[in-house]
Amino acid sequence: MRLRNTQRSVMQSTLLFGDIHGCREELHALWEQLDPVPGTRLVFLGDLIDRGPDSPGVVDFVMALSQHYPVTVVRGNHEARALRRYRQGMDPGEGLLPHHLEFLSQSVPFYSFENGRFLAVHGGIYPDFWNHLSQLPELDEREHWPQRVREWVERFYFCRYVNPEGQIVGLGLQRPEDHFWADVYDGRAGLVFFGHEPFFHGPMVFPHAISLDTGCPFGGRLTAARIDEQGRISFVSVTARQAYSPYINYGTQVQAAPGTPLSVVELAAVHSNSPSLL
Ligand SMILES: [Mn+2]
Repeated sequence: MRLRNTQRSVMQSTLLFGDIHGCREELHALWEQLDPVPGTRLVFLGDLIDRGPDSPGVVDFVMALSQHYPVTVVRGNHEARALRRYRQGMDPGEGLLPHHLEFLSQSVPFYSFENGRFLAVHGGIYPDFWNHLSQLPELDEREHWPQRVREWVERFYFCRYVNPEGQIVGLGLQRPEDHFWADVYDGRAGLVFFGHEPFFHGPMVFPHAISLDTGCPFGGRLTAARIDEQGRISFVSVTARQAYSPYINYGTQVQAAPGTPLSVVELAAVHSNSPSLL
């Protein structure tokens, strides 16, 4: 007689990856540490390319993973730029070939999973978005979105600071009254995993968002988050072999200290003590 397992596992095991930016060796090293169970969902938070030494190698690796795992690539501003150049007949840069661009063209502007409990975006969600739409538009219908909806959603690629009206502030133009988007995000679209802004002491935990960009191409680290079948979140990072690209500080790292850098152990404690994190 078999005993029924009353400990119901409710989630699909998931790994999310912060900005890789052409750091192929670090991606290989990180993958070696992850050892995912079969069927694990892999989510890449965008900006796979540029800055680091081997953008084509990173895309090839992610394409190979997609043969064995369900892979979702969320589009970053760097993919958006390369795709735009490619469509216009220009060199997308970094030695990227047509098959890389075809793969990256399948990337999505956001990815909601586990019934809206989690959301992956590259940059962030600006509060003014909700003045236009009461909820995220249907991803499967994106070929038919009106142009204005497309434009509202594409701002997720670039979102960092927002003004008191909830609109995105340009890079380096933030003023004292502006907020980092994740400090004011109310959680209505789920717990957000995002990248775009490197937090060298990250991963960074906000009230309803977690940043996984730990500045790998600038000599920081490459970070992945794991969500296990019970919904527990932990992190794995590898250190960059070198700084491949100079980091230009537009004031985002000194003006405020948004979020909280937490070690894996500390996050586990926070998570078990405060279910509101999810
Ligand atoms: Mn970015």
